[in-house]
Amino acid sequence: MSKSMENDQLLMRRCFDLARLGKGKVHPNPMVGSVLLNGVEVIGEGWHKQYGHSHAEVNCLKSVTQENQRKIPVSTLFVSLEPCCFHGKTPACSDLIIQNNIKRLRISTTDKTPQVNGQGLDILKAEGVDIKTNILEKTGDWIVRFRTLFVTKKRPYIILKFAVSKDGFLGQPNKNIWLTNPISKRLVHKWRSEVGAIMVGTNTALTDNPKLDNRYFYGSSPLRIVPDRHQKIPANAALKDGAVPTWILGPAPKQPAAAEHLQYLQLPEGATFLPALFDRLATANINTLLVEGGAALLQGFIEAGYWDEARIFETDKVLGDGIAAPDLKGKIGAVEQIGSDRLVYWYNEEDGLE
Ligand code: AOF
Ligand code: ZN
Repeated sequence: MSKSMENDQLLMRRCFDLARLGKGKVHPNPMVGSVLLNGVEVIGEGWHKQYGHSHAEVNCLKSVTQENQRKIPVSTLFVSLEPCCFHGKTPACSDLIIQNNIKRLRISTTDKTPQVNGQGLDILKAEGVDIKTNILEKTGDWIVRFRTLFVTKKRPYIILKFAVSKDGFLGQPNKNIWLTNPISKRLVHKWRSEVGAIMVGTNTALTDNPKLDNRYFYGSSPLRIVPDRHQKIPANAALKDGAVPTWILGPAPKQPAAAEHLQYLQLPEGATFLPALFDRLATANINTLLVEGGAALLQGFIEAGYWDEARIFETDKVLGDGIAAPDLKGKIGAVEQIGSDRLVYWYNEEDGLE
């Protein structure tokens, strides 16, 4: 590999690290990081910190000191994603690059958002900017995969999460059984802070009475979703406490709880149920959905091909019998040991995202 390619990769890795600092705070926007290089000196760094707020490139240029301002036009801008070229919540970064007279741009991958999708690069090329793309593109694509899936498939990136006993059971009918250790529990709350919505099935809501919020980690709690076609979930269920925005998928009771944030949505039944939910989520600008069980709901997502990632805790508890864990066909990615629990990440090969 040439020295300049090695250098490009080094700086792009820095952009990736910066991008990841926005995790959990920028969805449905992608995580993006940016570095400004002058000769051998990095004179600016920035990342997209908060949804609706300034983009990585803006923060990167803002970080340049007064005395280095004059060096901006003779510097190279590294960004983990193609600069945007339309005014959404914030102005177009392509304009920012042109206004600052930056003549060299290095990116990892294109922004698949239809209003961008290569057009940001075309605009800058037409302005005479020297552009190199595809620097560590696989990693660049991976970092923005939630966004890419959302804008290309018009549905949220779906993460299935469940725990299995040593003998392969999810639990036992109508029993609230806890399988994972407290550290894994905290990790799940971190995941909750990183997604837009979380969903469980009616039975899980009835047997576990879960809160489904993020209590054990920093950051926000996601929208809670639970189907309740036959109005089985009682008014005093934790999911109806109004503490966090919640969608109950089913008819509203005659005297609905006055809880704030509680919304009843009636969606069609059968094969169009999930697509109808995805439409509602897209309208609410939610691009990630964490499905935490139970077996029937997980199986429904799997059978319809609506899953992208599964995070499965293999625990050391033995149940003897119970509800069999869903059957999953995919590719195993990372495996982590979390005390007594083994966490296995699975990916749906149909996605072709990795
Ligand atoms: C960038 N740099 O750091 C990020 C980008 O509604 P807005 O203004 O936030 O813009 C949304 C568009 O910007 C959309 O195409 C999204 O993928 C992209 N995100 N673009 O140049 C960034 N976060
Ligand atoms: Zn931008």
